[in-house]
Amino acid sequence: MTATDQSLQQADREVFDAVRREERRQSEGLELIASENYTSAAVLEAAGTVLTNKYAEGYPGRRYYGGCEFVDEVENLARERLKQLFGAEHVNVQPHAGSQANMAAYMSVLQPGDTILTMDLAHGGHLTHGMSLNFSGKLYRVVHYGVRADDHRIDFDQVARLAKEQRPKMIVAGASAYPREIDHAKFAEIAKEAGALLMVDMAHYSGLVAGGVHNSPVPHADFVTTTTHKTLRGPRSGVVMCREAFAKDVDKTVFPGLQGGPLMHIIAAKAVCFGEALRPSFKDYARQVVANAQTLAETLTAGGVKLASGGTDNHLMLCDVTSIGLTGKIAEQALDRAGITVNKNMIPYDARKPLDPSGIRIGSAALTTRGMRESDMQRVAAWILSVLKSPDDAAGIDRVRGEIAEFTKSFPVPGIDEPTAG
Ligand code: DSN
Repeated sequence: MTATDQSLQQADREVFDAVRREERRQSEGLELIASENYTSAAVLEAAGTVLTNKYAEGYPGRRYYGGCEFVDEVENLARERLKQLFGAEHVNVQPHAGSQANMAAYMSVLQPGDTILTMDLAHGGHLTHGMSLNFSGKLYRVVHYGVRADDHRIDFDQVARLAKEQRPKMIVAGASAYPREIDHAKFAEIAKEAGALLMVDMAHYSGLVAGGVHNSPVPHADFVTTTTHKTLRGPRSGVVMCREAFAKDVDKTVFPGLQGGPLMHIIAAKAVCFGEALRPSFKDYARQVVANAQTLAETLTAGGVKLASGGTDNHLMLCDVTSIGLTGKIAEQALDRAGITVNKNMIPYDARKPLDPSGIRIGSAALTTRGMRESDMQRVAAWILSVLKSPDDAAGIDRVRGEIAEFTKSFPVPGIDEPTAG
């Protein structure tokens, strides 16, 4: 056996063991990070194929390398399925991640110094929507809209006023920590009125759009971007969709503008993911994601936790843990010790700072993939409440951790047969 024939276990024990430990963490804990999910075994398998060996700069039928006939098949499958899934006029499946997808949409039509009107990060927006240290904040003049102080819903009066006053070249809708359904038609109306382009970054809720439980931005927007690994349940990556009029600009911007060789193994995994999302069962999944989030939200509220906007329409909720005397950092750490993974998060109009904000963000997409339903969410919420109400009770937290490890045995993670100790 040569060195290159060895299995991971034989060739690199340190990496192998770390991966095994991560498998165990993913199996034995409750994954509630709103931007994470578990891919299917088939998506995982596609991502681990020999397609990683292939250079394929260019697009199907127009590559800069020989031997691309099979990766062309794969990229064409991904493109056709994505078009069908969302009814898009044009798609590009090569962006390595959501950030590159957003960059591609911006750079197809914007010049440095152009104005973009986007959601404030502190109100639920995203780094690539103009945060000062991000490329988007450095390249463009950024104006933010936000949510209303009283009900934490997008302030469309403010969006319309800023669009009229600031004359942005592009309005960006979409968010990373907004628990409500977004009215894309309303954004389109405001953009049209202001003569602005509309881009929607539906990274968080694209699975809900694919499953038909949220309205689609595709008929309304000039550009729609998404990551593929959140509610859409695919590999860690991104895609950009646009109206036919921008197709050539988008393709040129992705390659050679931003990227070289596409990650063909990940494009294969995206093709599998889009195929899965086209099946009728994905509609059931999307409906269950929302039902589970709503049960979690109701049970946490009944337990005394205040939620931003008072609840959720989608896969996530923002819990103001100062309502039970904690901070986001303390809550995240205590839950982590119990095997419950969440992230600390700013809540709208937060008086605290990002590294120790007032909230935590909780999402239901990953647990729903494991087959959990509303009654399971009630148990999950009860464990969360028990930890949050006694974050210093080490014995109580250990007990919860043990109960969760036992409970999760009935909900296997796709692609992990039997976690072993590393
Ligand atoms: N960082 C991701 C999230 O957690 O929402 C968005 O890209």
